[in-house]
Amino acid sequence: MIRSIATTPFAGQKPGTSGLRKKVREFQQPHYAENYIQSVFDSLEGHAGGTLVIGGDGRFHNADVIQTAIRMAAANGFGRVLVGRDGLLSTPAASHLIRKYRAFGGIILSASHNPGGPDGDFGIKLNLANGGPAPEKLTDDIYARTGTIREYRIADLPAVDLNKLGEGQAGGMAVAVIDPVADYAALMQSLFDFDAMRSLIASGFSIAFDAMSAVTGPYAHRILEGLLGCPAGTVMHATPLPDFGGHHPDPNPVHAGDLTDLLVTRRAADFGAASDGDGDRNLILGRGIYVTPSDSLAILAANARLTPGYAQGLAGIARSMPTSTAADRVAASLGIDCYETPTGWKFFGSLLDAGLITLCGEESFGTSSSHVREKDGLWAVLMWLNILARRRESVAEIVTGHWREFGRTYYTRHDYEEVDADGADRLMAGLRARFVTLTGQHGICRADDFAYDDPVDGSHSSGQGIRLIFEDGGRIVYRLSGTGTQGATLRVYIESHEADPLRHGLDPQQTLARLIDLSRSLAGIAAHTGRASPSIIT
Ligand code: G16
Repeated sequence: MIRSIATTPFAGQKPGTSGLRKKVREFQQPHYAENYIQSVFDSLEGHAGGTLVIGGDGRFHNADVIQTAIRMAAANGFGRVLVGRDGLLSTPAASHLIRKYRAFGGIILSASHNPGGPDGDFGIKLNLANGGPAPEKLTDDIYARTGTIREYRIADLPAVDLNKLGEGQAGGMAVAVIDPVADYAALMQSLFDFDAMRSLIASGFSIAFDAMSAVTGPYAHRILEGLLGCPAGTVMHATPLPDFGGHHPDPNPVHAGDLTDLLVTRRAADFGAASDGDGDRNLILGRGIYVTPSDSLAILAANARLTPGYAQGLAGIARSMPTSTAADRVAASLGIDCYETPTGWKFFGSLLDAGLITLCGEESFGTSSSHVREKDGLWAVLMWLNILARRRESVAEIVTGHWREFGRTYYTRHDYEEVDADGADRLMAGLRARFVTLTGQHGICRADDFAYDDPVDGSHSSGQGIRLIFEDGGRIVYRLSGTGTQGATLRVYIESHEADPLRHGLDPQQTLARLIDLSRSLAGIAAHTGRASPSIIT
């Protein structure tokens, strides 16, 4: 039986950079998730009888909301739901399933790299038939509907048993519980040379992978230890836990500090990698070296032809605006276009759909390609392994060789987390008001607020981050995070290019010290945020 439940709007159900993200406790209020899911369904057209993919990263509250989403999908006319066993689906695996099974779209329950547990964060993302995140005009529409919603529809159904694979019926809708890993693993085997990687590993090449007690565990376990023959224990923290073991599942050198220490300081493995809560981010490490996400994108692009899936070459590359310009130099040498988009994976979708680009990446530990419409942590790891298997050089040799050829783009990101939101807004407004006076000072040749016109669908996005561009190509970029759930997080991105190989082995913080100091003084960070130094440096 389908019931219509009367409800009233909740303030602030505004999707951010990647779906609606809030504290678990906010999501646990009666009708909160239902209101949002109904607003999502009401914003869709043509979904009647279609397939909906549903899954999540296993975080606390997932199990409840998955059952709600299934019941509401049945009440809102979907014909079939595909749901991962135990409710698990990594974000890239969900994107692949939507594409492979020609689904109408998908609902992914995740707050990505944000912490989980009763005091942590929860989130709901909508992806469409191309497998990618809903575009801004749709998320704006969803938000508008959350402000006027008066009722939601839900079917009275018993909970679906998500532990058992197989297909059944629920309220006239087909519900298939599927292996979350199988289709994804097959996709990876179609892109990469598993024989070459197996022989690299059989030769003694050692890998340490940290799944951060999140969704990548089952995927990495099956692919690295199962298909590639890595020794048992290669995948650490392999079991997804509702609170991620109390850790922050963000694969950067700070939150994956133990792994970084294992590789960079103790030099205890040839290759190290980690992925985040929902499996779309990646951290790449070699013996004695951390590879920045911006360098990783550039290096993957430069070596893509060594892998079967990309042997034909790349149509183009895209990077988000704050990502370093390292990939631009590779694109120039390959004679292909490099697109600069606002932060957020959704902006890559139209370029990928139109065939304008093959690879794309972001400084926020996201890299991927045209194989899905999301960033893909394990894909990046396998692409690195395939390149390593073909080149038979160390990660450090490949990275330093890349710098010799293209120069090194020194890069760092300074995050001022959970600062006062009004102060952060004032800081940004203060910079915007001084674009003209800043130009010409300190070697700044251009100061602007980044705006983007999508070359495919013509959509316009403004206010996407403040850029100070220096005469020597260096940059300072200021942005407010769109994924936080408390106060505001100011991100400051700093880069400078160094062509001279004799100056490639320096410490990034020291090399960038002048720009770092300027980033603080020009914006008045201490005055506006009360913070003399960042909470996180990556
Ligand atoms: C999300 C988006 C990414 C984006 C990141 C930026 O990542 O999917 O495309 O780069 O947010 O976050 P912020 O706005 O905080 O800088 P994820 O992994 O959280 O889904």
